[in-house]
Amino acid sequence: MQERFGGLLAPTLRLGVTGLSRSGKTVFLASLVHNLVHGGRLPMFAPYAEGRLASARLAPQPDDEVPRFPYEEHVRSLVEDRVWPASTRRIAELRVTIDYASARFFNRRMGRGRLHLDLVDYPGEWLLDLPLMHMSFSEWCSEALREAARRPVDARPFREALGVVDAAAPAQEADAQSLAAAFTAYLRAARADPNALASLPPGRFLMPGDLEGSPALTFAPLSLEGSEPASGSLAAMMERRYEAYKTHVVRPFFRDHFARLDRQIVLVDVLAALNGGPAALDELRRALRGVLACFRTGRLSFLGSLVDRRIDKILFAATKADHIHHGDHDRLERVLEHLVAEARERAVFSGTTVDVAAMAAVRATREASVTRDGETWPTIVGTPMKGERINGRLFDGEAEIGLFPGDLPADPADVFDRERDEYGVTTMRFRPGRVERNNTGLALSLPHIRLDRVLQYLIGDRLA
Ligand SMILES: Nc1nc2c(ncn2[C@@H]2O[C@H](COP(=O)(O)OP(=O)(O)OP(=O)(O)O)[C@@H](O)[C@H]2O)c(=O)[nH]1
Ligand SMILES: [Mg+2]
Repeated sequence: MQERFGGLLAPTLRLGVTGLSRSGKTVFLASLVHNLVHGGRLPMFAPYAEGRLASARLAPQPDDEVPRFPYEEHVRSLVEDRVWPASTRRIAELRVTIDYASARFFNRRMGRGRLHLDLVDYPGEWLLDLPLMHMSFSEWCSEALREAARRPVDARPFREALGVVDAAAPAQEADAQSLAAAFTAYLRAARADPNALASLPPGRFLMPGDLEGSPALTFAPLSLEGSEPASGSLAAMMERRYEAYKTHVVRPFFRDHFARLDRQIVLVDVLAALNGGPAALDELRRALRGVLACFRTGRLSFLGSLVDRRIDKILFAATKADHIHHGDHDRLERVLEHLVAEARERAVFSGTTVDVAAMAAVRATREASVTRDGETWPTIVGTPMKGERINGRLFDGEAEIGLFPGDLPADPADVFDRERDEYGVTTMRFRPGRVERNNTGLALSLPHIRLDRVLQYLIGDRLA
């Protein structure tokens, strides 16, 4: 009888949560699942608001070879310990099965439906590998060396290591190893730079897992000066390894994950980039452009008719909106619109529906107004994380503060203008907010901003 409602045949929706490292993917997934399963406050999520959501529960995932998303562990740290989950180191998957009553048949007590929602989490570092799929070794070399010259981090040891090898000389394993080591040290320094938004590819150099020490991870960009690598040369060896990296790391990630997605939410930490100023915004725009070009949207995807799945909806979300007052959320959305304008246009052109939202998956602050000298300031109140500093004050992770985060400009173009760097937002890391409990002491669901609107956009129509 059960199977009548779907069971094995129930439709699945594979939702991709895309975002650079630290953009908030893991927190978003944990909160989405927690709010669905625990019945959070979701007034804009129609199936829930209309009382049609019969149940949402964790179910065995479809892929046996992929680790399970450690949902319970993440929720425990967010709710009980009020600490954010650690940065993700490997891919993980989770399935939520939703039973609902169809709106159309609601009054006739029929039309029950079931939807399997498949969710995947992965380290943001891997995302920047996707553009490599369309880059030859020599294109990647020029790009990587240009980037090394542009970055404020010290790329000198790597450039010195490059200076003592000859790309055209016969290949020596020792040269490959010393170059790869110097290149990896540079990538590590680039990631550690607090002003850097996006890490640099290849993503597995910093997170090698079981590929550690393999030839596919022992290469580096060379200055080729336009010449084709001669057979037997160091350059030819590096090229082969670069191609092996694409074959064994990048393409499987794309094929097993990205090529199977039905919908995408792209999380963007716009506020962190705003903090970094126009140069950081520019870097973010370039990183997103490269990644978004790899999505297969609508009907005109670059793989043509070879693959059956297409992304029919994309939502761009500015995350961590709880860092600013809600009065500024519209402006935050407009900055994000500006950042992704090109990608949006392309997606819409190929028949994909696109929207933009400001949201917070887990709300860490509340709002208050402070009146000083007759003027009222919209402030946010929260517990800064241990070790955070503002105006010379060091926080212990317990004390609360009220902060006036500053205002975003009315014209989003202002934030991209290097000449007009006068707006200022102050962001700091707050601990996750305290979760309310009901009168039996049970924790209610994680507080959020607009998660319900996001859910309605992403899955509402599939539960209609
Ligand atoms: N205030 C606030 N902070 C958030 C929110 N979501 C994420 N953060 C912060 O952003 C950090 C990164 O979030 P994660 O979910 O771990 O980011 P990720 O995209 O999974 O990062 P990687 O696993 O490194 O790719 C967290 O440690 C929090 O400090 C949010 O909704 N509100
Ligand atoms: Mg993560």
